[in-house]
Amino acid sequence: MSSIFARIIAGEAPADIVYQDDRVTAFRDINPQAPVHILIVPNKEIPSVNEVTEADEAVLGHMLVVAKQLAQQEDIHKNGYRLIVNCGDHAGQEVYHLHIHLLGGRALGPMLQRRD
Ligand code: DGP
Repeated sequence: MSSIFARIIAGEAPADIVYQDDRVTAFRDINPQAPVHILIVPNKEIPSVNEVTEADEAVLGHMLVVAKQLAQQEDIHKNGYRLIVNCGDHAGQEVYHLHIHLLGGRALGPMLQRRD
């Protein structure tokens, strides 16, 4: 069954799309964790990093190039930003369609929540 992201990519579900080409789609997260929170998604349905193959190398690299371009477009490139890819249960992955979170617009704090 297709994920919600596949339906967004196909134009069948609404989203605030900020970039799209033949390989990737980027749209604003429905539940933003920072002033800028964009999801960069391959148009091809790859569930998670666990399913990535060498055939995906070009699209995965392209996702980083798009992340850089969007950081510039959103004017967060000078102060800095964070890219996150969650994989599986322990990382809290909710949507099993691989995506990069682009987060910025404020100081983001430590990378991981402290446990003590
Ligand atoms: P992750 O935990 O890495 O799988 O993150 C999934 C993100 O996707 C989460 O931050 C919320 C976002 N999200 C879930 N459903 C939708 C949706 O329908 N539209 C948009 N724009 N974002 C969504």
